[in-house]
Amino acid sequence: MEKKQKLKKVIKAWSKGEEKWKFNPNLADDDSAIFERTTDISKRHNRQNARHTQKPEAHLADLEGVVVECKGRAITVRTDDGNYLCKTYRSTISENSDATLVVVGDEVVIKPIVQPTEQALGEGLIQQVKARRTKLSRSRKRETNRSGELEHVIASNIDLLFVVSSIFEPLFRTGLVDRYLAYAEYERITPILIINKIDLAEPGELEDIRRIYEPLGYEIIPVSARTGIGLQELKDKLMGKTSVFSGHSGVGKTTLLNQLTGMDMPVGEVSEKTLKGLHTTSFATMLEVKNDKGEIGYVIDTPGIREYGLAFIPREELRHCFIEFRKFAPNCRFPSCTHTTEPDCAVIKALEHGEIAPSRYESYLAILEQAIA
Ligand SMILES: Nc1nc2c(ncn2[C@@H]2O[C@H](COP(=O)(O)OP(=O)(O)OP(=O)(O)O)[C@@H](O)[C@H]2O)c(=O)[nH]1
Ligand SMILES: [Mg+2]
Ligand SMILES: [Zn+2]
Repeated sequence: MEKKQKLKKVIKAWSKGEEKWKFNPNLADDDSAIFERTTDISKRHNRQNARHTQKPEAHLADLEGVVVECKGRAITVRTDDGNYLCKTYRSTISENSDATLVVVGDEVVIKPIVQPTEQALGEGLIQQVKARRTKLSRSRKRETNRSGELEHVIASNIDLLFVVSSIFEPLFRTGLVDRYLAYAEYERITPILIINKIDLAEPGELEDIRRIYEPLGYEIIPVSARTGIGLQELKDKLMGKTSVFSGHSGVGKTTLLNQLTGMDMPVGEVSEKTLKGLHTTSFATMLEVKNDKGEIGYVIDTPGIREYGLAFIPREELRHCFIEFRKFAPNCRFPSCTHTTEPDCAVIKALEHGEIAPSRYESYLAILEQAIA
């Protein structure tokens, strides 16, 4: 087809709003449609809300709540009065210095416009986003991000970071797991490794993983969403806390959460060709998990990620994010040793003596290479 004709067709389809031209999560490595700088949002909202936003009714008092879903610009907030579908607007105030305005887990104050009923969500405006106690972030590629922000927050106010992997389909990747663990050390949140799909494990595979991570003090929970192995132990860990499930696409985050909550959220197929997941979950959502005793835990399901960038962690800090280095680093000749090319490096010596796992050291080098400062 002629190039011009093709373009015409695309524009026509677009203006009709055909499904195929809408946001396609499989193409987006970067699930950040709403995550823009406050200033950008304010600019646009100044234009748009001047026309469209209903005036809040004066008699409805402000409410405190927690963001449980961010779907494009539609933000669902859970309050004691029920759930409200909210938007940010020109007067939204954030207590956070990073550029990501609202994420799942954020504690917010909303101005209700319409109260919820049994059939429908309420409606409201987000007045204030409170300071985040903790967050799960990743760095963003400058080319694919309009606002130019370097750090993109995925979820906030979490007590536990569950790094979800599978033993097969897709294969366990030490590089990705080590990135999460380094981040957890940097952010000072407790990480727990979930190894899913152990129904597919070959003898010895799980032991190989345990041998790397358990001596470092990291907890591993082997599970199978398919057979139910390990799910009770996992559920016990979730009670009384807010957790996030993060990991590669297709490892089974949503399948696990369906099992734990009894819900029926869409789960993906693993491509036979690449044995990789196909990015089924496209928005973060916070879910409630209950146990037999009536206790509750909250878990945030997140979209699978392809690459976990940590470029915002300064090189100087990264050295301390691999916990096994801490024991040896004081014996390096230079206090500022980066454990790469310096003479008399105790970390490299430990690596040579088999006291540090080669895969961990490789992960360190890979992250160090991408660090910006
Ligand atoms: N054999 C086996 N397959 C599983 C298990 N858990 C999940 N799967 C399958 O793995 C595939 C992907 O599962 P999802 O739950 O969509 O994976 P996800 O991590 O949520 O993926 P994204 O939403 O793309 O990040 C589905 O076909 C599941 O049936 C398991 O324990 N064993
Ligand atoms: Mg999913
Ligand atoms: Zn050193």
